[in-house]
Amino acid sequence: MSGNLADIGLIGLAVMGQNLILNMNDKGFTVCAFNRTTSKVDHFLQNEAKGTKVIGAYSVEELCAKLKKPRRIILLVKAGSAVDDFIKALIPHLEQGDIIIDGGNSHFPDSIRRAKELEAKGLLFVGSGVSGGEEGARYGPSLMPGGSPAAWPHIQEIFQKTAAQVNGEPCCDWVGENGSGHYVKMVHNGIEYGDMQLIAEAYDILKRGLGLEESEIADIFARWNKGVLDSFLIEITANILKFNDDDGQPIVTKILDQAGQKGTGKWTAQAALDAGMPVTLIGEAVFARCLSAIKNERTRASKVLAGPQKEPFRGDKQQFIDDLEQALYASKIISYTQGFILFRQAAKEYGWNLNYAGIARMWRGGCIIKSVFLGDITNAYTKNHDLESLLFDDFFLKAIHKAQPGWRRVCAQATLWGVPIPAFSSALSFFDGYRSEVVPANLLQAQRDYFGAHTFRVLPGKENERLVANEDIHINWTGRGGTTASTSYVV
Ligand SMILES: *[C@@H]1O[C@H](CO)[C@@H](O)[C@H](O)[C@H]1NC(C)=O
Ligand SMILES: *[C@@H]1O[C@H](CO)[C@@H](O)[C@H](O)[C@H]1NC(C)=O
Ligand SMILES: CC(=O)N[C@H]1CO[C@H](CO)[C@@H](O)[C@@H]1O
Repeated sequence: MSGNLADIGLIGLAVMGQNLILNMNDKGFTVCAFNRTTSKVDHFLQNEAKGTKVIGAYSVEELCAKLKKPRRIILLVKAGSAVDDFIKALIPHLEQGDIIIDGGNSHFPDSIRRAKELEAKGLLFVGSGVSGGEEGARYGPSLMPGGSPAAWPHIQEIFQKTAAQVNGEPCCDWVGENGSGHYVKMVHNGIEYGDMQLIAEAYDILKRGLGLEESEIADIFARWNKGVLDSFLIEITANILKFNDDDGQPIVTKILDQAGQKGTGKWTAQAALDAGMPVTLIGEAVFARCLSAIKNERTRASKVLAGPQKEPFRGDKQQFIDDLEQALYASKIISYTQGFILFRQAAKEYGWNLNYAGIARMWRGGCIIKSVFLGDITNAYTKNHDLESLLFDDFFLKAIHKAQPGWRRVCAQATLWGVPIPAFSSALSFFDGYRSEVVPANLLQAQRDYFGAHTFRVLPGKENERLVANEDIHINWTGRGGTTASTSYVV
C-alpha cells in the first residue's frame, strides 16, 4: 500500500486547484485530489487528470489515509470560513508534524491565528501566497510560503520544483513565520495595483498630453520593454494597445473607464496605515480606482470644472518620451522602496524574520509583477540583508539620481496639462520628503500645542539652550484663556 501513497494532497478542484495538481504531477509528484463535491473528483480523474499519476479521495479521512507522512495537504478553497471548516475536519485524521498549507487568498491575520492554533496541537501550518492565476498554477506560479518553520524542509522540494523558474532559480523561497507568506502576497497585490496605475498614467500622458494614437503608444511600450522597464505588465500593455476591434478602432478606447477591485490592494493600504508607514503610491493607486468608479459624478464635473487652456507641446517629443520612461522607472523604485519599508515594520511588529532577497526573487517570475527590475532588488538585499531602504543601495541610488530630471519634467508638464498623475506625483513627493532632513512638521507640532496643549520637543543644539531637548514642552501661546492644563514643562 505504502508504495501508492501520495506525496501531497490538495483540496479544492476549481481551475486553480486542478492546474496546480497537474503542474505538481508534471514535476514528478503524486498528488491526491479531493473536493467536497466528490463528483468533481471523478470528473477530474476521468478528464483533465486522465493518464497522470493523480489519485483521488472521496472523504477527508480517505485523503489523509492516502498520504505519506508527514502529511502535506494544500487547501485551495475560498478564503474565510471554508478554510477553518476544512482545518477542523482534517485535524482528527492528522498526526504530530503533519502540515496544512493554505494556498488561498487569506488575509494574513487569519494565517497568524491558524498557525498558532495548529502549532498548539503539534501540527504545522503554512500560509502560502500563490500568484500567477490559472496559467501560473499550471506552468509555474510564484509561491510565497510562510508559517511554521519546521514545515519548510518537508515542502521545499515540491514547492520549488512546482514554482516558475528564472535563470534556473525557483520563484519560491521561505518567507518567514506564521502570517508572513500571506502578508507578502498581499503587498505583492498592492504593488501590482501601483505598477498598473503608473502604466495607466503614462498612457494618459502620452494620449491626452502628447496627443499620440494607441498604435504609437503601443510601440513606445514595446520599446520600453527592452530596457529597464522590461516586465510582464509593460509587455501586455503594448499588446493591449495594439489590439483593434473589427472596425479598426483600438478596443481599449471602447472599454468603460471604471476599475474594479477585489480588496487586496486596499488591504495593503490599510496595513500601511495601521503600521504608520508612508506607502503612498499603493494608497494613491487604490484611490485612483475609487475615483474611476464614480463615473457619473466625474461626467458631471467634466462639464463644469475647467482645466488649463490646452497648449500644444513645443518641446522635443522624443526627449519627453525618454523622460517618461525614467519617470516610470523612478516611481516604480519608490513603490518597491515603500513596499519593503512596510515589510521591515511588519517584521518588527509581528516578530517575523523576513527573507527580503527571497521575496524579490519569488516575484521575478510566475506572477503579474514579474520583471527584470526584481533581479536588481534581489541583488540589493543579497548584498545587504539589513538595508534600511532600497534607496540606500548603490544601484538604486544611481538609478534614481539619473531618472530625477526627467521625472520632474514629466510631473511638471502633466500638471500644466491638467493630466492627473496621482502615482507619479506622490512618488516624487515621497522622494522629496524622504530626502529632507527637515520637514514642516515643526509647524504641525506648534499648531497641535496651540489648540490642544499636545506639547512638543525642540531640536537639539545650542540655539535651543533655553528650551530643553528631550522634554515635553507646552507654551502659553495666547497669554489668555486660563487653565488649559498640561502636565509638562510650561514656558
Ligand atoms: C508569529 O511568529 C513570530 C516569530 O516566531 C512570533 O514571535 C509571534 O509570536 C508569532 N505570532 C503569534 C500570534 O503566534
Ligand atoms: C497663560 O497666560 C495668561 C496670562 O499671563 C495666564 O492668565 C494664564 O493662566 C496662562 N495659562 C496657563 C495654562 O499657564
Ligand atoms: C471545498 C471544495 O472542494 N470546493 C470546490 C469543488 O470544486 C468546485 C469547482 O469544480 C469549486 O468551485 C469548489 O470550491
